Amino acid sequence: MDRRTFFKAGITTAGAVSTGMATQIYASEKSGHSKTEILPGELDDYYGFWSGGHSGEVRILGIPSMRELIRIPVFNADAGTGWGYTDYSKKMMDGMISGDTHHVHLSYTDGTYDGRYAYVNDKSSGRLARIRIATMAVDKIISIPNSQGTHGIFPQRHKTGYVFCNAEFRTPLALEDMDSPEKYGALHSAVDGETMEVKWQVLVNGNMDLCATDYEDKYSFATQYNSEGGAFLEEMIALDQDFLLAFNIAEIEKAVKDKKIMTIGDSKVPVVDARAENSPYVLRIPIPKSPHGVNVDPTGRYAICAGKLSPTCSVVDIKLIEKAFAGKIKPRDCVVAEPEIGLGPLHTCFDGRGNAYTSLFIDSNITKWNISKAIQAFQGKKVNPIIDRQDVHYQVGHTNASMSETKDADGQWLIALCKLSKDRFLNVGPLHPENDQLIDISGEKLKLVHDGPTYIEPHDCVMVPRDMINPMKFTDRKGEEYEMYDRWAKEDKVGKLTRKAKVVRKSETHVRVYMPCKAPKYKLKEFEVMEGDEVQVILTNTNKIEDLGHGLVVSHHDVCFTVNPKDTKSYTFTARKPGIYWFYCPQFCHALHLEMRGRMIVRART
Ligand code: CUK
Ligand code: CUA
Repeated sequence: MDRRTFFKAGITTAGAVSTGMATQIYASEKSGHSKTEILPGELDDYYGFWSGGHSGEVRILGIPSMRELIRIPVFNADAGTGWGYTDYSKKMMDGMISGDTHHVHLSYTDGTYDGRYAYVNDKSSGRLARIRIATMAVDKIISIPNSQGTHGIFPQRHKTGYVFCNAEFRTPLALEDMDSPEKYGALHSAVDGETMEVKWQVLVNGNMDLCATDYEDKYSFATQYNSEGGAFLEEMIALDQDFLLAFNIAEIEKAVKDKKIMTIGDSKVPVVDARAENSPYVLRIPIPKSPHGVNVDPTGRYAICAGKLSPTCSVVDIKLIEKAFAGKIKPRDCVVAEPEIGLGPLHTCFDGRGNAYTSLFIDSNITKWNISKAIQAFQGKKVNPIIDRQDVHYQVGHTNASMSETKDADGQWLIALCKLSKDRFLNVGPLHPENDQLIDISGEKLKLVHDGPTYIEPHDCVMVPRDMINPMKFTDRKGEEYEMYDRWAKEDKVGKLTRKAKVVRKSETHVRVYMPCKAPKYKLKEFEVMEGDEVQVILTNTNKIEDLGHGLVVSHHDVCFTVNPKDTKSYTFTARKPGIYWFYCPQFCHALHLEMRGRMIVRART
């Protein structure tokens, strides 16, 4: 039964309800109105995975409507779902409930998305999170050792292999080096995308910014600014040259295997030192001043670095890297084009037709250019690689196109994630929304079709055809979280969590309350605890109806969370002064939703 039918059944007299089959219409199947307009009842063609910057979250948008469908709390506390407050999420977050997500990338198989996981970084506390797409919820958060400013991340593209993470900030390797910034270093980390263990790290001198991988799993990349090793802004931009780092994965793995490694601080993760001038582990390809983004084109041949402080993009031929490692050519010879694109190039995406689209922060536009023409021009031919420019509003950071980071780039939609919106929306005070603009790139010219206000601050996004993303209607209760509930249930002899209500006193000051619920009732009408008790409520929603969530609020106890149908969550709080406290369901679930409540009785300790 769907939720609507259930609601009707709950509030109308028998026989009066019609249960018509829902008809789903997709945007691409319709005609007669604009390509971006999604009429009521219609569905979008793409899922968009948006990072949320210092909101700490990830958001799911529908493309081309740009409607925000849901928010996935990751490195933030969310009062709606209870993420960051429930026992399991709290444990994962280890006391840090703020974060700064920049880059969301999905797991790959054979160069395209496999719909299993999304990975996202936390720049603020050096963490990596994994979202399980089946449940659209975080299933793992890890800390990257000895890393500050974990920024660029990118998964390998053949299968769920490593997810590489760049530490942007250089840090001292030992306490005695705190006052010697010239001795600081930064780590490029390889995290196993299945187990989420940090397998190895590579130590380099300068800052690392964005990350990318090739399509053959030979290399991972990092743009490097501040190769000067400065600690202050003026020092960081002193030189006119910086680097693209290409990490040689096979050589690094060999060093790890042969134990040519070091460790740093308390961490046991093997670290390969690649600071030497001609390291076999990393190739330093010289490119102009303070680069930012690096993106590999859908053919897998070229890594394109955006100049940031240089008006150029550097096109690196990945095929030549092997020769450069072997010393047959100079590292700089891997650069096969360096077209002048405009002021402040930050990121580049692709349409699968040989064209690149680069965001220009200072110029506030997206510039379309042709990669082969840029290579010809670099060889001295008189061709202009620039095809078109589209103004955006304003100061664009990332840009990405539908499936651009896969071999299946489809050249349909492009997003410009603008940092400033200024006058584009109604004035809402000093804090403006960002402006995520949708651009149609299916033709020769770029066509701006939509302004989308977003809350601070998406940095990056990917757009994935809807048939690649298949979330479940109910959780399958898999993973560590559910093993924990099963352990408790066994320990407390409540059988299946979903069946029995029970109050178990675990110790003098710890009470577990097993609370199954089903619209419009909690299985416990009331429960009793003592003042000062640590109360752990294990709430199971036993409804088997899609979208029929419940939750629990305990008045005056800072308890609020939701539980999806067939799911369980637990929440721990301290019982306050003696009295009666109503608990209730915060999610509108039934015509008798307001009556879905009961009393927590807190007795005085004698
Ligand atoms: S970064 Cu934000 S605009 Cu963190 Cu990918 Cu370039
Ligand atoms: Cu359950 Cu409202």
